[in-house]
This record gives sequence, structure tokens and C-alpha cells, in this order.
Amino acid sequence: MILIYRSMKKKCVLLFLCSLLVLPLAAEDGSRLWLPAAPEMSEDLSTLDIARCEMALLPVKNALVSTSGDRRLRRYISKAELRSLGEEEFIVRTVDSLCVVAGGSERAALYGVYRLMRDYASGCLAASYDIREKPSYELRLLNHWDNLDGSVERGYAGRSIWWEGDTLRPALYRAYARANASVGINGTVLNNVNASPRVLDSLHLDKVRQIADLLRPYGMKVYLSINFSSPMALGGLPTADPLDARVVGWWCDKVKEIYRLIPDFGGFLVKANSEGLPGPQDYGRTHADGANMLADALAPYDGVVMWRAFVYNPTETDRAKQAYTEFLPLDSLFRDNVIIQVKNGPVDFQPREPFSPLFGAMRHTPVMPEFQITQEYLGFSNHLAYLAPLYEECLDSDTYVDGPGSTVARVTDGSAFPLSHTAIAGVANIGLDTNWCGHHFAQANWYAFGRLAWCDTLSSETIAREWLRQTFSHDDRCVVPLKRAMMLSREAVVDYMMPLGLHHLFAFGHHYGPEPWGYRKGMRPDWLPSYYHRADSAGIGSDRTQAGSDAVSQYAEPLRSIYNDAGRCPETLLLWFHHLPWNHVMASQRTLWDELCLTYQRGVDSARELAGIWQSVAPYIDAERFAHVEARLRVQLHDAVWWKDACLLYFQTFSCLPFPAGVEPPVYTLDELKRIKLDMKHHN
Ligand code: GCV
Repeated sequence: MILIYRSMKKKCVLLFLCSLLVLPLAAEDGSRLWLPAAPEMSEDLSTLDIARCEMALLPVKNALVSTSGDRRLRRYISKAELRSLGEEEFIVRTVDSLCVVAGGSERAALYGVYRLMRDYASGCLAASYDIREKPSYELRLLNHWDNLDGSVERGYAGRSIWWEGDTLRPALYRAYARANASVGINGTVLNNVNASPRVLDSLHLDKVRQIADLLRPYGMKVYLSINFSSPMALGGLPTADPLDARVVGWWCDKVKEIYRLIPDFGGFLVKANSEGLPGPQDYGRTHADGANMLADALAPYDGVVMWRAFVYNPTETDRAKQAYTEFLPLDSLFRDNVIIQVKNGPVDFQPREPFSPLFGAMRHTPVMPEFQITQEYLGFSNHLAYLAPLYEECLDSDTYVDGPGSTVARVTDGSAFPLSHTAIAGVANIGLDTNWCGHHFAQANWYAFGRLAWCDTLSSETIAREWLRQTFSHDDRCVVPLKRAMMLSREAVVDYMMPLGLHHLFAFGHHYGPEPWGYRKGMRPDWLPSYYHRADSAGIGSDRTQAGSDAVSQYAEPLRSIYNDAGRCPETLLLWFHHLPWNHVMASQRTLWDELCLTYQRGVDSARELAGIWQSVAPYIDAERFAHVEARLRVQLHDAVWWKDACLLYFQTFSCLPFPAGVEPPVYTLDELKRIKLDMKHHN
């Protein structure tokens, strides 16, 4: 008895010592993303072949992976169930010891296998399954803002994967397609919305064909952004008027040429009459005229037009109101294959905005949310900012257009009212960097976008946990603190950059650092921070109430009244909708000035906490990724202090009030901060 006890004790001591022993973890460069290494496969496999090869990676002895038409499946799944499977829907069912994956198409079967792979890579593969899944949105797309010269607009992860010279990168494109398919992304727009007409010349179209051939086996379609003046620039026509027969003919011929090369081409994404780009309004036509002309050319091939609502001009009308004012009257005029692509907020991908009032308001035209995955306004690839909470916040926002529960998700995914198409887009954060996204944690934003496009009710917390377990470790001592860091991170950025509804305090052009004082002679007023913060001796914030620009009236009741009333407006959006005195009393009973100061300070504290959490998980992270993230967290903390000092010192020139207790004294003077000229090469 004593002997047994002794040997058990020895074992326990040994186990305990082992748990303390930190074995060096294999170095990781981030190139595998969240996935296990890909199986060895020949290059000409069908989608179903790929699904079966991927399945073979899993520790599942007996598996049957097929499409609903395969009669063998009927032994395990009823005919009725198989028949009812949608094009992208799958069933995973364990029958005796057999794991059956049945897809409504080959692509759906692949999604079913990736569902299992996610569980496997997360360490949660179950012994038995009985699940059925289909995506929330029909089109789940990445938008690459990649230019034909290989640069990437707002890209912080190296040069373009598509347009770097005429290089074709088959292995990279397959890895890209695999990663996208693993989360259900089924399409990609290969070039910048600020589109060069040259993307439609024969040289570039041939490259698009080759890319399409490489992505197709993973269920991904390609799309292109087009320049509305292409008939002039490429076709030599004197006009791009959408009602001119020659223009219509040119587009029809071009579309025909594209489909000859790429029979499953997805369609066009269009930025028109926006930020200086050409469009139908140049000819006295409407956005509907322009979109419909392209839609008619694409319709015979089932192509779609995604027409962006990101339009604004330096007029008397509040910028935040312009997309709604422009597009709402056009509702019901668009063809069935036109989708209006709307940024999540009414201004421009700010760290926090209310949802765009176009969601739910247009009922006869499909409206698709556009999120930014690349962190143009959230610290580029230097800051850890997990964006799923931002996407979730928008998708879960109640528009109230059909009473409570009419969330942005439901009015765009077809569940609130029927739509001819449903779609969602994310502006990609991908480049040639080894780890794809610049910051290892930025991969989580690509992953999260895909997961929410597949299931728009998932929680950002669930997604963070999934991603962490696949990417870093299964050990809760690592996962729990890192999940906390991720969930904290977006709010941290809001706090140290522009809390309480402030927005667009960025330095001109690059949008990295603070420049709330920003001024350039002759500059469009709507490109200057003062247009948005409106700070003066009386107070701070944009008055968008009924007494101000009346942007609140673009929202349905009861939101309109809630946003209109400073006492009921959520404090996170207070200065978006209200210009309030510095001594306005907040819910905390502090004055607005004190609250603002303490919120900036909280942002700095959170940035410090992020760095601390990262140190605490050192034993669970390989040295390579640890050092990479550690260095960036140092930059993030430095930037948080910079933002806090710059904004508070500048706003203090109006409030003339002291910083409350608890706010760290500024590191720099306002004059020093104003002299900072960012070396963008360093930050890009
Ligand atoms: C692609 C903002 C960005 C631009 C971007 C534009 C858009 O203005 O700063 O870089 O252009 O949005 O979404 O079209």
C-alpha cells in the first residue's frame, strides 16, 4: 500500500515538474494562418477531391464525403433531407462509426469538412456529429484595394499578392483560397475600388482568368472593380454616358469577353462619383442609371453589380447624411442583380460609428454591409485591435424598421424581408508579408469576418476563442488571458483615439496618428477634423440632432428620439450626435471634460494591460511570434499615450480646465506634438 502510494506520489511530482518545464515551442512565422498544414495534393483536383484530401488529415477512421446526389448517402441521410440541401448547405452526421459529410454541392461538402477541421484544430473534435449548416449570406466577399502597380491602398502587410509585376503565385493563391474556404468566404474582388481602367485590358484579364482557375476549386469566384470611364479610356469612346448606345455596347462586349475567359465570373464592384472618380452623374444620370446599365450587361451570365453608396461631397449637407439622401429616393429603381454596398457607418470606418441608416431603409434593393478588415483607422498593422466586436456591434444593431428585432444582420441577410441577393464584404488586410496580415493578431480579423459572413449571429467571443485555439494553443492558461486581451482591444483603441462618439481626429492622408488641430489652407472642410469634433469654448461634438444637421431623422423610431436626446443617447455615441458643454453631467456624475480625460486614460491603461497579458502568456507562445507581437504592443502603448496627450492637450485649449486626478501628466507639450511629421515608410 505504502509502495503504491509512493510511486503515485512520484508520478504526481513528475507530472507537476513537467507542467512547469517550458519546452521551447517550434518557431512559427504565421504563414499557416489558423489552419493545419495543407495535405499533399495534385494540382488539378476537383472541389470534392480537395474535400476528401482535407478529410484525410483528420483523425477520423471512416468517412464518406459527397454531394447530395450521391446515392450512397441515402443509407445514412433521408432522401428528403438530401433533396432539401441548399447549394451551400451541408450535413455532418455520424452513423455508427462512419462520419458522413453531405453537401448540397461540392463546395458545400468542402465547407462541411472545414467545419470538422476547425473542431480538430481547436482540439474539440467530437466523437459524434449531427449538424446542418448554411451560410447567412449568399455572397461573402473580400475586397482587395490592390492597385495594378502592386501597391495596396490602406494595406499594411506588404505588396499586393495579385498585382506585383506579372508574377503569378499558384501556391500562394491556393493557400489563400484554402484559408478563405475554411471560413466560408466564396468570392474576392481582386483590385482597388479606385480602379484603373487597365484592369479590363486583355493582358490583365488573362491574369484574372489564371487567378480564377486557381481559386475555383476552393469555391471562390473572382470579381473586379471597374472604372466607370473605361469605355473612354480603353475603348476610345468620347463619352461614358450610361444611356449612350455606344457605351452600352462597349460594356456588353467587354462582359462577353470576360465570361468567355471566366465562365463563372462574379461581377463588378463600382465606386462612382465618389472622391473624384467618374460616374453617371457626370452625364446628368443617376446612380441607378449607371448601375442598371452594367447590371443589364451582366444579367445574361448571372453576374451582379455591387454599387457602393460611399458618396459624399463638400456641400452644406452633413457628410453623415449624404449616402442616405442620395440613395433612398432610388430604392425600387435598381435591377434585381444590383446590390448597394454600404459601409457599416455613415462616415468612414471610424473606430466607432452608429450603423448606417441605409440599413433597413432601402427595402426594394439588396443592401450589403461593407466592413474594413484592414485597420486604416485602427492603428494599421501596428495595433492589436480585434474587430469582431465592431462587426458584431453593427450586425446586432437594431434598426427598428419593422419594430424591435430588425437588426442590421436581419435586414441584410434576407430574414427580415425577402431580397433578390444577400451579400457582405470585408476590405482585406492581406499582403505579401509572410504572416499575410502584418500583425499576427490581424489574422483574427480576416478569420472573424469570414465566420460572421457565414453565421451573422456568432459572438465575437466565440470567434476569438476558436481562432486562438487554432492559432496559438489549446491551453486555457494561454487562451483565457488572450481572449480577454482580444475582447478588450477594440474598445481600448476607441478609448485612446476617439471616445464618446468623437470621430475623424486623424492626421490628414495617412490616418495613423492624431491631428485634431489639422488644418490645411484650401482643404475641403469635410476632410478636416474640426468638421467632426466642432470643439470650441462652449463644448465639443457634432450636433446631428433635429436642431442641428438632423441626421437623427434618418433613423427609425424610437432610435431617432433616443439619439436626439442627450440624456438617452448611448454615451458611446454621445458626441457623434450632440455638441455638449464641457460641464455636461454624464451618467457617472462627472463632467463631460473629466469623463473625456478619464476615458482617454483608460485607453492608455488598456494598452498597458494588453502588453502585460502578452508577457504573461510567454511560456505558451513560440519565440518568433512572441517577439513580433511584443514589439508591436510596445508601439501600441507609445501611440496610445501620443493620442491621449495630443487630443487632451488640444481640447484643453478650448475647455480651459485642468486634468482630473487619475490622468497621467502628458509626456509631450502640444507644440512638440504638432511638430510630429510621421515617417510613413516606417509605419506602412
Ligand atoms: C479606396 C476612405 C479611404 C480611401 C478609400 C475610400 C473608399 O476615404 O481613405 O483610401 O479608397 O475610403 O472606401 O472608397
